[in-house]
Amino acid sequence: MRVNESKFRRWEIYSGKTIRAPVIVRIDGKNFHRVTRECGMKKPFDKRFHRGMVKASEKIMTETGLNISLAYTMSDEASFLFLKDEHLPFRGRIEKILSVIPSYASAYIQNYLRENFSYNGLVSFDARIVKVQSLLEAVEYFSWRCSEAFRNFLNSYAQEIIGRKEAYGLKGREIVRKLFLRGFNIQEAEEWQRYGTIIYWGKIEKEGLNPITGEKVTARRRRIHLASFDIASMHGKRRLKDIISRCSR
Ligand SMILES: Nc1nc2c(ncn2[C@@H]2O[C@H](COP(=O)(O)OP(=O)(O)O)[C@@H](O)[C@H]2O)c(=O)[nH]1
Ligand SMILES: [Mg+2]
Repeated sequence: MRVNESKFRRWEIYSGKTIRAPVIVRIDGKNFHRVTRECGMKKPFDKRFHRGMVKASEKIMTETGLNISLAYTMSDEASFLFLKDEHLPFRGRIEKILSVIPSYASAYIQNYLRENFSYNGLVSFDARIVKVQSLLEAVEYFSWRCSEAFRNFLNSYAQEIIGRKEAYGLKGREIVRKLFLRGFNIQEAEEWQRYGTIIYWGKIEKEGLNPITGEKVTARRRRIHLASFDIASMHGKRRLKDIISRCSR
């Protein structure tokens, strides 16, 4: 029996593949062009959908036992940052990490779309590993996703307001100008639409009384915070670096 069992274990040829921190896992909704259409979501941005993606990321950080420092979501994707080796689940086994995280996301979004959009189809997310070597590279990565979010923001409003034909091939600056001439000032659009949302652990201080001595004490608790800002800007990169450094303390 033992011999056979080890033979079968050997057939699991990828089970030994592991990853070290810092590492980011990005998930992306499969075929969400169709899913969002069938849900009848608002175009180009549906706040309820974004709220669902934020909530899913938050749940994955708070209710699954996974030790994620920070997440970032825009459109139908989310990225999760594991800062330290001791934060990695399953001793860093790639197969496990890449199956469990998108499963949680699919389960959450499945329920969410059913409750909020009466959607009865099946949804799924894929997942990939993004290996970064340092905190700085992690910031660079999120800055890249954020500039993708902004590009997507401009292009989707261009298609809606300027029209597919006229917007074709236009540069970012030209889109901004044409949108402005048509009465849409992009500065007035909500920040989550332009930059996506960061979900991170922050500390809050709570005043309380020591039950034994009756003395006033301040207790520090962890709580999830949300933020939307331009990560690709100089100031944004610095702010994100600050947030991540504080998460890791
Ligand atoms: N109507 C609407 N659609 C969205 C929203 N966010 C994402 N989507 C859709 O989801 C797609 C996600 O892009 P991508 O992952 O490349 O496409 P997929 O392969 O179909 O999942 C976008 O192209 C949009 O069609 C939203 O807020 N509203
Ligand atoms: Mg997708």
